[in-house]
Amino acid sequence: MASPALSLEDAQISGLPESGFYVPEFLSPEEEQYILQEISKLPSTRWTILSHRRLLSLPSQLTGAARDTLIAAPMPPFLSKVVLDRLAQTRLFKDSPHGAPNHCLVNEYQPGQGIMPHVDGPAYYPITATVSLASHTVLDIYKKNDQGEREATPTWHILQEPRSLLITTGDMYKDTLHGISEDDEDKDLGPETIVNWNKLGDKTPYEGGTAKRQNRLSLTYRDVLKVAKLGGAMKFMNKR
Ligand SMILES: O=C(O)CCC(=O)C(=O)O
Repeated sequence: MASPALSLEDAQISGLPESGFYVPEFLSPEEEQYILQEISKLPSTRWTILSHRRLLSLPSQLTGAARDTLIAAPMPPFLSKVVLDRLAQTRLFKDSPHGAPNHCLVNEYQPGQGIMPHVDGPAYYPITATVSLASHTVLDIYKKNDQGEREATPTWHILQEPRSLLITTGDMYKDTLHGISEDDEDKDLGPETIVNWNKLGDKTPYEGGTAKRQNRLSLTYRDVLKVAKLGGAMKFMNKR
């Protein structure tokens, strides 16, 4: 049976700066398993091992002096088939330079691992679409102070369930930082602390207020602004 067209009408997270959208059950369990299996088939040498997580950059790492250029290549089918088709229904990327995401970062976190607060840089059109696989996590959102620096503590917390989609764009993309704490369990979960509590697909695992994290993979889809053909990129590299 064809799934109903995806609309973001009901997905906007109120209480956040414009605009954050949360869609539970964006993927079915079967689709989630398919993507996880395809990722597990990739050679371990494709992964970049960082001190607190590991990272895959697909179709390839950004290149150039400012690390802001993508060598033109199609996205692997297991990343494009379900997710990009469904994202296209939202029409969110319709004004982006390539009309769709052309790049995906796959982050893998074991329990106790996270990512430092950061902004998604200027290499991308300002929309990030994140699909969570295999575990929930809590994304901490920090405001900037008048000097443009990150505030010491996060103002908002977004709970991302496995198979969910989170979209950040607009002021949310420009004016906030996001990070994931290095915890193996999330505490104090509830409607007072989790800004998207009323959008969760199934609150049951979180209603007790705590939830242990499992191994989680996230897929962050973006449209890289600068795309070079391979020939042009070789010329560029030979000049360096
Ligand atoms: O794993 C996540 O949900 C966040 C990833 C992230 O912040 C990034 O790729 O910039």
